[in-house]
Amino acid sequence: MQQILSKANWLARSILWGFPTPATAEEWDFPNAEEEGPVLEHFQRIEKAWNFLRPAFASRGYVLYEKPKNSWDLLPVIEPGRTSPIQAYPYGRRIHESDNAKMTLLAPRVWGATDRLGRHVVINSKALEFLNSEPLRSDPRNHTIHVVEFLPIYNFIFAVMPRWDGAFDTEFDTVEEVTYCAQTFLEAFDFLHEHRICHLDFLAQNVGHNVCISQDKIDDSTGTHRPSETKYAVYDFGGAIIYPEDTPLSITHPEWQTWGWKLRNILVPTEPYSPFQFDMLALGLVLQRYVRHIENIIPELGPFFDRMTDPTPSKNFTAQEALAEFQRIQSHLTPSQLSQRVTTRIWRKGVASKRLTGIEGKK
Ligand SMILES: *[C@@H]1O[C@H](CO)[C@@H](O)[C@H](O)[C@H]1NC(C)=O
Ligand SMILES: CC(=O)N[C@H]1CO[C@H](CO)[C@@H](O)[C@@H]1O
Repeated sequence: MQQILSKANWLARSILWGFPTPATAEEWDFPNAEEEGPVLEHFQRIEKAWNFLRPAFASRGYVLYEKPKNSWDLLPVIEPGRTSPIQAYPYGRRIHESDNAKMTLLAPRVWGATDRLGRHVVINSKALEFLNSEPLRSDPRNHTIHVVEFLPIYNFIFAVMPRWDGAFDTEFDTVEEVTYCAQTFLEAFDFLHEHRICHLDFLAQNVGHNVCISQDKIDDSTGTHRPSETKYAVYDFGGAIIYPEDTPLSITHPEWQTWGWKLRNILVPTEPYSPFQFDMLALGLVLQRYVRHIENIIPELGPFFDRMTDPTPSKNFTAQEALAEFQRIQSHLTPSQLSQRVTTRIWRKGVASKRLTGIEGKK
Protein backbone atom coordinates (compact mmCIF):
# COMPACT_ATOMS: atom_id res chain seq x y z
CA MET A 1 0.00 0.00 0.00
CA GLN A 2 2.73 2.46 0.95
CA GLN A 3 5.07 2.01 -2.00
CA ILE A 4 4.97 4.52 -4.80
CA LEU A 5 3.56 2.81 -7.84
CA SER A 6 5.62 2.85 -10.98
CA LYS A 7 4.24 4.12 -14.28
CA ALA A 8 3.73 0.57 -15.55
CA ASN A 9 1.94 -0.42 -12.37
CA TRP A 10 -0.33 2.57 -12.69
CA LEU A 11 -1.22 1.64 -16.23
CA ALA A 12 -1.95 -1.97 -15.27
CA ARG A 13 -4.05 -0.82 -12.34
CA SER A 14 -5.87 1.72 -14.48
CA ILE A 15 -6.80 -0.97 -17.04
CA LEU A 16 -8.00 -3.22 -14.25
CA TRP A 17 -10.18 -0.42 -12.84
CA GLY A 18 -11.58 0.52 -16.25
CA PHE A 19 -9.75 3.86 -16.64
CA PRO A 20 -11.43 5.62 -13.74
CA THR A 21 -9.62 8.96 -13.68
CA PRO A 22 -10.91 11.79 -15.85
CA ALA A 23 -8.67 12.53 -18.81
CA THR A 24 -8.58 16.29 -18.30
CA ALA A 25 -8.93 18.65 -15.35
CA GLU A 26 -12.31 19.89 -16.70
CA GLU A 27 -13.77 16.38 -16.73
CA TRP A 28 -13.75 16.28 -12.94
CA ASP A 29 -16.54 18.87 -13.00
CA PHE A 30 -20.25 18.18 -13.37
CA PRO A 31 -21.45 17.56 -16.92
CA ASN A 32 -24.65 19.57 -16.40
CA ALA A 33 -25.59 20.35 -12.83
CA GLU A 34 -29.28 20.78 -13.61
CA GLU A 35 -30.16 17.16 -14.40
CA GLU A 36 -30.05 14.70 -11.53
CA GLY A 37 -29.29 11.47 -13.42
CA PRO A 38 -25.99 12.51 -15.00
CA VAL A 39 -24.91 14.18 -11.75
CA LEU A 40 -25.31 10.95 -9.78
CA GLU A 41 -23.49 8.98 -12.44
CA HIS A 42 -20.74 11.56 -12.47
CA PHE A 43 -20.32 11.35 -8.70
CA GLN A 44 -20.07 7.55 -8.91
CA ARG A 45 -17.36 7.87 -11.51
CA ILE A 46 -15.51 10.49 -9.49
CA GLU A 47 -15.76 8.40 -6.32
CA LYS A 48 -14.11 5.57 -8.21
CA ALA A 49 -11.37 7.92 -9.39
CA TRP A 50 -10.61 9.07 -5.84
CA ASN A 51 -10.57 5.47 -4.59
CA PHE A 52 -8.27 4.55 -7.44
CA LEU A 53 -5.88 7.30 -6.39
CA ARG A 54 -6.13 6.42 -2.66
CA PRO A 55 -2.81 4.46 -2.48
CA ALA A 56 -0.96 7.28 -4.23
CA PHE A 57 -2.16 9.79 -1.64
CA ALA A 58 -1.43 7.31 1.19
CA SER A 59 2.15 6.95 -0.01
CA ARG A 60 2.50 10.71 0.37
CA GLY A 61 1.05 10.72 3.88
CA TYR A 62 -2.60 11.56 3.17
CA VAL A 63 -5.39 9.16 4.12
CA LEU A 64 -8.47 10.02 2.05
CA TYR A 65 -11.83 10.16 3.85
CA GLU A 66 -14.20 7.31 3.06
CA LYS A 67 -17.68 7.63 1.57
CA PRO A 68 -20.25 5.22 3.03
CA LYS A 69 -22.52 3.60 0.44
CA ASN A 70 -25.68 5.54 -0.48
CA SER A 71 -24.63 8.65 1.39
CA TRP A 72 -23.21 12.06 0.54
CA ASP A 73 -21.02 12.06 3.63
CA LEU A 74 -17.27 11.76 3.72
CA LEU A 75 -15.85 10.36 6.95
CA PRO A 76 -12.29 10.59 8.22
CA VAL A 77 -10.62 7.22 8.69
CA ILE A 78 -10.02 7.05 12.43
CA GLU A 79 -6.83 5.33 13.45
CA PRO A 80 -7.30 3.57 16.79
CA GLY A 81 -5.35 5.13 19.62
CA ARG A 82 -4.63 8.40 17.82
CA THR A 83 -5.53 11.53 19.77
CA SER A 84 -6.87 14.60 18.00
CA PRO A 85 -4.00 16.87 17.04
CA ILE A 86 -3.96 20.55 17.88
CA GLN A 87 -4.74 22.29 14.61
CA ALA A 88 -2.82 25.55 14.42
CA TYR A 89 -3.01 28.01 11.48
CA PRO A 90 -3.35 27.40 8.56
CA TYR A 91 -5.34 24.35 9.69
CA GLY A 92 -8.94 24.91 10.80
CA ARG A 93 -9.67 25.22 14.53
CA ARG A 94 -11.13 22.00 15.91
CA ILE A 95 -14.43 22.89 17.43
CA HIS A 96 -15.42 19.49 18.75
CA GLU A 97 -13.60 16.86 20.72
CA SER A 98 -14.66 13.86 18.69
CA ASP A 99 -12.53 12.94 15.72
CA ASN A 100 -15.57 12.30 13.58
CA ALA A 101 -15.23 15.47 11.52
CA LYS A 102 -17.89 14.45 9.02
CA MET A 103 -17.85 16.35 5.76
CA THR A 104 -20.46 16.55 3.02
CA LEU A 105 -19.48 15.74 -0.54
CA LEU A 106 -20.15 19.00 -2.36
CA ALA A 107 -17.92 19.17 -5.38
CA PRO A 108 -16.46 16.31 -7.40
CA ARG A 109 -13.03 17.89 -7.41
CA VAL A 110 -12.69 18.10 -3.64
CA TRP A 111 -12.08 15.24 -1.21
CA GLY A 112 -11.22 15.29 2.50
CA ALA A 113 -8.14 13.63 3.99
CA THR A 114 -6.03 13.53 7.12
CA ASP A 115 -2.29 14.12 6.99
CA ARG A 116 0.47 12.23 8.85
CA LEU A 117 -0.31 14.15 12.03
CA GLY A 118 -4.05 13.56 11.72
CA ARG A 119 -4.78 17.15 10.65
CA HIS A 120 -7.74 17.64 8.35
CA VAL A 121 -7.10 18.82 4.81
CA VAL A 122 -8.96 18.82 1.52
CA ILE A 123 -7.43 17.81 -1.76
CA ASN A 124 -8.50 19.58 -4.92
CA SER A 125 -7.89 18.19 -8.37
CA LYS A 126 -7.55 21.67 -9.79
CA ALA A 127 -4.49 23.57 -8.66
CA LEU A 128 -4.33 27.25 -7.83
CA GLU A 129 -0.71 27.99 -8.61
CA PHE A 130 -1.34 31.55 -9.69
CA LEU A 131 -2.70 32.58 -6.29
CA ASN A 132 0.05 30.91 -4.37
CA SER A 133 2.94 32.62 -6.03
CA GLU A 134 4.55 35.80 -4.79
CA PRO A 135 3.70 38.70 -4.63
CA LEU A 136 0.04 37.62 -4.55
CA ARG A 137 0.61 35.22 -1.64
CA SER A 138 1.88 37.87 0.76
CA ASP A 139 -0.70 40.60 0.06
CA PRO A 140 -2.73 41.16 3.28
CA ARG A 141 -5.88 40.97 1.15
CA ASN A 142 -5.01 37.47 -0.13
CA HIS A 143 -8.08 35.89 1.44
CA THR A 144 -7.74 32.84 -0.75
CA ILE A 145 -7.21 29.40 0.63
CA HIS A 146 -3.63 28.58 1.51
CA VAL A 147 -2.11 25.64 -0.37
CA VAL A 148 -0.06 23.36 1.89
CA GLU A 149 1.53 21.52 -1.02
CA PHE A 150 1.07 20.53 -4.63
CA LEU A 151 1.15 16.81 -5.37
CA PRO A 152 1.89 15.65 -8.89
CA ILE A 153 0.08 12.30 -9.10
CA TYR A 154 -0.78 10.38 -12.21
CA ASN A 155 -1.80 12.96 -14.84
CA PHE A 156 -2.69 15.75 -12.45
CA ILE A 157 -1.38 18.24 -9.98
CA PHE A 158 -3.46 18.08 -6.82
CA ALA A 159 -3.50 20.96 -4.36
CA VAL A 160 -3.59 20.07 -0.65
CA MET A 161 -5.30 22.71 1.43
CA PRO A 162 -6.30 22.92 5.08
CA ARG A 163 -9.92 21.93 5.55
CA TRP A 164 -11.84 25.12 6.39
CA ASP A 165 -15.57 24.61 6.69
CA GLY A 166 -18.24 26.92 5.28
CA ALA A 167 -17.99 30.59 6.22
CA PHE A 168 -21.75 30.81 6.71
CA ASP A 169 -22.42 27.35 8.16
CA THR A 170 -22.42 28.57 11.75
CA GLU A 171 -24.15 31.61 13.25
CA PHE A 172 -22.60 34.99 13.92
CA ASP A 173 -22.90 36.35 17.45
CA THR A 174 -22.18 40.08 17.18
CA VAL A 175 -22.50 42.95 14.69
CA GLU A 176 -18.71 43.20 14.57
CA GLU A 177 -18.42 39.54 13.55
CA VAL A 178 -20.83 40.12 10.68
CA THR A 179 -19.15 43.30 9.42
CA TYR A 180 -15.65 41.79 9.78
CA CYS A 181 -16.71 38.89 7.58
CA ALA A 182 -18.26 41.18 4.94
CA GLN A 183 -15.21 43.42 4.93
CA THR A 184 -12.95 40.40 4.42
CA PHE A 185 -14.82 39.21 1.33
CA LEU A 186 -15.02 42.74 -0.12
CA GLU A 187 -11.26 43.00 0.39
CA ALA A 188 -10.75 39.60 -1.21
CA PHE A 189 -12.48 40.77 -4.40
CA ASP A 190 -10.70 44.11 -4.37
CA PHE A 191 -7.47 42.09 -4.37
CA LEU A 192 -8.57 39.58 -7.02
CA HIS A 193 -9.95 42.23 -9.37
CA GLU A 194 -6.90 44.47 -8.89
CA HIS A 195 -4.95 41.53 -10.30
CA ARG A 196 -7.69 41.02 -12.90
CA ILE A 197 -8.70 37.62 -11.60
CA CYS A 198 -12.43 36.90 -11.98
CA HIS A 199 -13.83 34.12 -9.84
CA LEU A 200 -17.13 33.80 -11.76
CA ASP A 201 -18.73 31.33 -9.34
CA PHE A 202 -18.92 33.08 -6.00
CA LEU A 203 -21.45 31.20 -3.88
CA ALA A 204 -21.84 30.68 -0.14
CA GLN A 205 -20.48 27.15 -0.50
CA ASN A 206 -17.25 28.45 -2.05
CA VAL A 207 -16.07 30.30 1.03
CA GLY A 208 -14.74 28.99 4.30
CA HIS A 209 -13.46 30.02 7.69
CA ASN A 210 -10.71 28.43 9.72
CA VAL A 211 -12.73 25.86 11.63
CA CYS A 212 -13.23 22.16 11.15
CA ILE A 213 -16.63 21.01 12.42
CA SER A 214 -18.49 17.75 11.99
CA GLN A 215 -21.50 18.39 9.75
CA ASP A 216 -23.64 16.88 12.54
CA LYS A 217 -22.67 19.70 14.90
CA ILE A 218 -23.11 22.67 12.59
CA ASP A 219 -26.52 23.75 13.83
CA ASP A 220 -25.41 24.02 17.47
CA SER A 221 -22.11 25.73 16.85
CA THR A 222 -21.58 29.36 17.72
CA GLY A 223 -18.53 31.31 18.71
CA THR A 224 -16.60 30.38 15.56
CA HIS A 225 -16.51 33.91 14.07
CA ARG A 226 -14.61 35.99 16.65
CA PRO A 227 -12.53 38.46 14.58
CA SER A 228 -9.43 37.92 16.75
CA GLU A 229 -9.09 34.28 15.69
CA THR A 230 -11.10 33.99 12.49
CA LYS A 231 -9.79 33.99 8.95
CA TYR A 232 -11.98 33.70 5.89
CA ALA A 233 -11.03 32.41 2.49
CA VAL A 234 -12.47 32.16 -0.99
CA TYR A 235 -11.95 28.85 -2.71
CA ASP A 236 -12.97 26.97 -5.80
CA PHE A 237 -11.28 28.90 -8.56
CA GLY A 238 -12.18 26.19 -11.07
CA GLY A 239 -14.07 28.64 -13.31
CA ALA A 240 -11.81 31.65 -12.81
CA ILE A 241 -10.55 33.80 -15.68
CA ILE A 242 -7.27 35.67 -15.43
CA TYR A 243 -6.91 38.74 -17.64
CA PRO A 244 -3.78 40.77 -18.33
CA GLU A 245 -3.28 43.34 -15.55
CA ASP A 246 -4.08 46.34 -17.80
CA THR A 247 -7.54 45.03 -18.79
CA PRO A 248 -10.36 47.55 -18.11
CA LEU A 249 -12.88 46.28 -15.54
CA SER A 250 -15.67 47.13 -17.98
CA ILE A 251 -14.45 44.47 -20.45
CA THR A 252 -17.24 42.16 -21.56
CA HIS A 253 -17.04 38.43 -22.17
CA PRO A 254 -18.64 36.70 -25.18
CA GLU A 255 -19.84 33.75 -23.08
CA TRP A 256 -21.67 35.82 -20.49
CA GLN A 257 -24.85 33.81 -21.07
CA THR A 258 -23.26 30.62 -19.71
CA TRP A 259 -22.63 32.06 -16.23
CA GLY A 260 -24.84 31.15 -13.25
CA TRP A 261 -27.59 33.75 -13.73
CA LYS A 262 -30.49 31.34 -13.27
CA LEU A 263 -28.93 29.91 -10.14
CA ARG A 264 -28.95 33.43 -8.72
CA ASN A 265 -32.45 34.31 -9.97
CA ILE A 266 -31.24 37.05 -12.30
CA LEU A 267 -32.52 37.44 -15.84
CA VAL A 268 -29.75 36.70 -18.33
CA PRO A 269 -28.71 40.10 -19.77
CA THR A 270 -29.27 40.51 -23.49
CA GLU A 271 -25.96 42.32 -24.03
CA PRO A 272 -22.42 41.02 -23.35
CA TYR A 273 -21.59 41.58 -19.68
CA SER A 274 -18.49 42.32 -17.62
CA PRO A 275 -17.20 39.27 -15.70
CA PHE A 276 -15.93 41.63 -12.99
CA GLN A 277 -19.39 43.07 -12.53
CA PHE A 278 -20.84 39.56 -12.46
CA ASP A 279 -18.46 38.74 -9.59
CA MET A 280 -19.65 41.81 -7.71
CA LEU A 281 -23.29 40.83 -8.25
CA ALA A 282 -22.61 37.31 -7.02
CA LEU A 283 -20.71 38.67 -4.01
CA GLY A 284 -23.48 41.20 -3.32
CA LEU A 285 -26.16 38.51 -3.35
CA VAL A 286 -24.28 36.23 -0.93
CA LEU A 287 -23.34 39.05 1.44
CA GLN A 288 -26.86 40.50 1.29
CA ARG A 289 -28.22 37.17 2.52
CA TYR A 290 -25.81 36.88 5.44
CA VAL A 291 -25.24 40.55 6.32
CA ARG A 292 -28.31 42.62 5.48
CA HIS A 293 -30.36 41.02 8.28
CA ILE A 294 -28.72 43.52 10.63
CA GLU A 295 -30.08 46.46 8.61
CA ASN A 296 -32.22 47.34 11.66
CA ILE A 297 -28.93 48.10 13.46
CA ILE A 298 -27.06 49.58 10.43
CA PRO A 299 -29.67 51.19 8.12
CA GLU A 300 -27.03 52.17 5.52
CA LEU A 301 -26.70 48.49 4.60
CA GLY A 302 -30.02 48.80 2.74
CA PRO A 303 -28.91 51.19 -0.01
CA PHE A 304 -25.47 49.52 -0.06
CA PHE A 305 -26.88 46.11 -0.96
CA ASP A 306 -29.54 47.56 -3.28
CA ARG A 307 -26.71 48.96 -5.35
CA MET A 308 -24.45 45.90 -5.10
CA THR A 309 -27.19 43.56 -6.29
CA ASP A 310 -28.46 45.75 -9.15
CA PRO A 311 -27.47 44.04 -12.44
CA THR A 312 -27.94 47.21 -14.54
CA PRO A 313 -24.50 47.84 -16.10
CA SER A 314 -24.53 51.58 -15.38
CA LYS A 315 -25.20 50.92 -11.66
CA ASN A 316 -21.89 49.07 -11.45
CA PHE A 317 -19.97 49.02 -8.21
CA THR A 318 -16.31 48.08 -8.65
CA ALA A 319 -14.78 45.98 -5.88
CA GLN A 320 -12.67 48.95 -4.85
CA GLU A 321 -15.70 51.25 -4.67
CA ALA A 322 -17.77 48.69 -2.77
CA LEU A 323 -14.98 48.15 -0.23
CA ALA A 324 -14.49 51.91 0.23
CA GLU A 325 -18.23 52.44 0.73
CA PHE A 326 -18.45 49.57 3.21
CA GLN A 327 -15.46 50.88 5.15
CA ARG A 328 -17.12 54.31 5.26
CA ILE A 329 -20.25 52.71 6.76
CA GLN A 330 -18.11 50.74 9.23
CA SER A 331 -16.20 53.85 10.32
CA HIS A 332 -19.43 55.36 11.68
CA LEU A 333 -20.25 52.38 13.89
CA THR A 334 -19.98 52.94 17.62
CA PRO A 335 -18.42 50.39 19.98
CA SER A 336 -21.87 49.65 21.40
CA GLN A 337 -23.26 48.97 17.90
CA LEU A 338 -20.30 46.72 17.12
CA SER A 339 -20.68 44.65 20.26
CA GLN A 340 -24.45 44.35 19.88
CA ARG A 341 -25.65 40.73 19.86
CA VAL A 342 -27.39 39.70 16.66
CA THR A 343 -30.71 37.89 16.94
CA THR A 344 -31.19 37.31 13.22
CA ARG A 345 -29.49 34.99 10.75
CA ILE A 346 -30.50 35.46 7.15
CA TRP A 347 -32.02 38.20 4.99
CA ARG A 348 -34.33 36.95 2.28
CA LYS A 349 -36.72 39.05 0.14
CA GLY A 350 -36.81 41.82 2.70
CA VAL A 351 -37.33 39.58 5.73
CA ALA A 352 -34.71 38.85 8.40
CA SER A 353 -35.13 35.39 9.88
CA LYS A 354 -34.43 34.67 13.55
CA ARG A 355 -31.33 32.75 14.51
CA LEU A 356 -31.61 29.09 15.41
CA THR A 357 -29.38 29.01 18.46
CA GLY A 358 -29.82 30.96 21.67
CA ILE A 359 -27.83 34.15 21.91
CA GLU A 360 -25.45 32.73 24.49
CA GLY A 361 -24.63 29.65 22.52
CA LYS A 362 -26.49 26.38 22.78
CA LYS A 363 -30.09 25.83 21.71
C1 LIG B 1 -19.75 51.64 -14.98
O1 LIG B 1 -20.78 52.38 -15.63
C2 LIG B 1 -20.34 53.60 -16.18
C3 LIG B 1 -21.57 54.34 -16.70
O2 LIG B 1 -22.33 53.50 -17.55
C4 LIG B 1 -19.31 53.30 -17.27
O3 LIG B 1 -18.82 54.53 -17.82
C5 LIG B 1 -18.13 52.54 -16.66
O4 LIG B 1 -17.23 52.15 -17.66
C6 LIG B 1 -18.64 51.29 -15.94
N1 LIG B 1 -17.54 50.69 -15.21
C7 LIG B 1 -17.37 49.39 -15.16
C8 LIG B 1 -16.19 48.95 -14.34
O5 LIG B 1 -18.08 48.58 -15.72
C1 LIG C 1 -5.44 33.68 4.00
C2 LIG C 1 -4.00 33.46 3.71
O1 LIG C 1 -3.60 32.41 3.29
N1 LIG C 1 -3.19 34.47 3.97
C3 LIG C 1 -1.78 34.42 3.72
C4 LIG C 1 -1.35 35.62 2.91
O2 LIG C 1 0.04 35.57 2.75
C5 LIG C 1 0.76 35.61 3.97
C6 LIG C 1 2.24 35.66 3.65
O3 LIG C 1 2.59 34.62 2.77
C7 LIG C 1 0.43 34.41 4.82
O4 LIG C 1 1.07 34.50 6.07
C8 LIG C 1 -1.06 34.36 5.03
O5 LIG C 1 -1.36 33.20 5.68
